Amino acid sequence: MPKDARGEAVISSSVEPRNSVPAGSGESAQRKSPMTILLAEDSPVYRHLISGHLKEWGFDLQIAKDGAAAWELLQARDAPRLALLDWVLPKIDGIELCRKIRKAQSHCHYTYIMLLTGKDGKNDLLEGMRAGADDYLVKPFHPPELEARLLGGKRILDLQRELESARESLRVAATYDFLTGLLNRGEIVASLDRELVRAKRETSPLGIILADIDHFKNVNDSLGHPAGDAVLREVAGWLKSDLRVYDGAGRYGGEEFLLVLPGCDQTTTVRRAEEIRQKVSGNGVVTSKGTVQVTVSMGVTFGGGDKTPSAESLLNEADVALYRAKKNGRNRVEAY
Ligand code: GH3
Ligand code: MG
Ligand code: MG
Ligand code: MG
Repeated sequence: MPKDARGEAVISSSVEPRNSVPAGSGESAQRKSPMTILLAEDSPVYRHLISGHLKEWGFDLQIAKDGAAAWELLQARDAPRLALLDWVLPKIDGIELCRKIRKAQSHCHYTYIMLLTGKDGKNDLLEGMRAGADDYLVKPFHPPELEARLLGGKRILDLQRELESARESLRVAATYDFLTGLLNRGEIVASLDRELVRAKRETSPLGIILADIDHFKNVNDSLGHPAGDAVLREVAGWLKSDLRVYDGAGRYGGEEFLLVLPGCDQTTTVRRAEEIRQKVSGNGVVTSKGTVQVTVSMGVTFGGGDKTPSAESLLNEADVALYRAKKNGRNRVEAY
């Protein structure tokens, strides 16, 4: 262990504020934005020594003097994703920390853990890895070895971040309609299923509105498909703007939309449909080919409470009502 390092002066509390190091100071380990490392180390000498190296290599740092402080820092929303943990620590030791981190770990926020310790038995290594550590370095160590291991850890975290963002893009693509940003058909029908179950359980009503743009084919035919798309986006925006937080709105088909309105009985649902109808017919949509006036026809029905139809039969009812609205002249609301 080094004898000449004296780190106490810079460490004043057990949880220290984030210690920012200007980016670019460490050429080899960090090239772009600095990664933050949590260092949990109770020895002032090692704390000083290791933090000096980490800063030199361009990492940002958070420092904890004991396991409880480390655990607190790891609970933060933007907690470091790479943790350098001493094994023997006051309050919560490094092994217990590994277990706690893994137990609390969500699949989308992986913490890479490196144990740094004076313990060098083969069984210690195995125990550390079994507890959830990703890597293990025995003190005293050569600084280049620590830097090399950190580069490996950072690479794994970068890959994990890419996976997360790919998974998030897939989730968004599988949930929302690309053009309008409303829920896609599968999701709005799933939401109808869920809300119907809830409405039955709570014996509360559930209103649904099926809305279809009138003569939409004419918009495409006269102004072109891009202008048609602009109309779809605008109408979707109007539908969305009228929602309460627990309402659902989705694109049910090409120019058809489904609204799921928990707590709304027939009268309320018809009133809300009427408000939307007026909003659509009272506003023009500005497209690159000029302003278009569109209208919507709507079929309304409700379930929940004593009326307990399946989602499918409820959708059929709304469809029947919508068909009647079309037949009776369009730009109107009909209840089943
Ligand atoms: P109605 O009043 O009876 O509903 O008449 P309509 O013209 O609205 O109904 P129809 O079903 O004949 O036409 C719907 C049109 O919607 C046809 C289709 O090309 C168009 N459409 C469907 N999806 C999209 C889309 O994503 N973008 C655009 N621009 N048009 C779409
Ligand atoms: Mg220790
Ligand atoms: Mg249609
Ligand atoms: Mg239509």
